[in-house]
Amino acid sequence: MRLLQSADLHVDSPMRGLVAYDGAPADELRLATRVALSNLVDSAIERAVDAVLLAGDIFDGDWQHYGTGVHFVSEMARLREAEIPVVMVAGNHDAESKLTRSLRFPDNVRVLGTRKPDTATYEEIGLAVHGQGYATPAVLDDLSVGYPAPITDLVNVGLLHTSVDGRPGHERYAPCTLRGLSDRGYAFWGLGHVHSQEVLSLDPLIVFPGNLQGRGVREAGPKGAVIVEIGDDGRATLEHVALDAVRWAVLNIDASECLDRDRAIEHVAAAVRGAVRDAGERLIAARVVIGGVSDAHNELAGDEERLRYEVIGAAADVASSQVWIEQVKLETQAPRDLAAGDDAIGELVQELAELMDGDGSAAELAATLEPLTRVLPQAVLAEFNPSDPQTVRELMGDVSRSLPVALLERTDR
Ligand SMILES: [Mn+2]
Repeated sequence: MRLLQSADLHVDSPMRGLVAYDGAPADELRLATRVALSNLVDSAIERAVDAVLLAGDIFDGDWQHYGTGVHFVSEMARLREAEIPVVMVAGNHDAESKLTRSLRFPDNVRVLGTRKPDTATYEEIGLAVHGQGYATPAVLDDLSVGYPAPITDLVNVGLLHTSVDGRPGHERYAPCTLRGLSDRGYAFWGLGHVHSQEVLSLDPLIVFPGNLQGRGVREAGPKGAVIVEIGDDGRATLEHVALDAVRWAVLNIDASECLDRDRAIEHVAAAVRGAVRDAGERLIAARVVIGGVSDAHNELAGDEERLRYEVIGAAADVASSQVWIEQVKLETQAPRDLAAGDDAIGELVQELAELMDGDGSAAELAATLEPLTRVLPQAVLAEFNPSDPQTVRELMGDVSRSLPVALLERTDR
């Protein structure tokens, strides 16, 4: 048996704040959640899944206009033509009490109830899907405790919109325990609410597929659904499928080795090439963050507008109109006056400076290294004589310049 599970589709969720950015591909971004839903339906048909399961937040909230519902209905009708049933539960965003507009869904769609756990059974497929949707947005009870025992001779699946035992950055709705879900005896739990992909358990399989389409730079990376195969032994295995229409990406550029702006822009171009390789055909919305302790800092920071357009230009050169640069953030730092710090590195720099100040220490070190001249080959000694105070002084100079920077890179001061 093959199932496709998705959650947090947030169809017609607005991408906020985009008006602030010139050149934003507004239409592609506005329609991204709809196109992602169409991608999901394409994938379900192509992979000939036995059922599609949606675990809440299918809609972003009350429909702003009926167009949201019409798009959903027409996509579900495509699944009906392919004889694929759909089972869904409501989440906090599309709780029953929130939706004032509604349309009749195609008859392959089964919306599970909100007052108590509900079950959709498909004898011909051998599938039972248990779930309870949200009647109101803030559900604080553990809904999973009321889910029924598995039905024998069927593959049992649970659908639930939940924070499980608490997930950072997510409202604690319908809290439940991993233990509670595992003990229910289902082959697979398809969860919703957490927008990043997470596999909580492999046996039984318990999964957050993450949201279907990222809606901003905080939801960067591949987004999509999971395809779950359940064997005759009841064991479930999964595969993530990327179905996002627009891929959000954060390109972190390390400029610490860059001596000037041109070199930094070359790094940006390489990062854009990597993002394009990962994203396939889809539009990329990228934030470029340039950081590191860099000799190029002053040049980069001196004209940030020019930097922004150089980045946009480099992205256009690499990938034409496939990449939209949402923002360029400059976080580089000038190489610091290292002696100014009162920590270990500052102390080391001051020590090294003191050593360099007098002639005595170089002569002393040269004398200590003198035995080396008896073992080093003549060819080496001709270039580098460790018993020569001047050579030692030069070496100390190199060390006092490079050692604090090398330590700094390791300690992140
Ligand atoms: Mn959500």
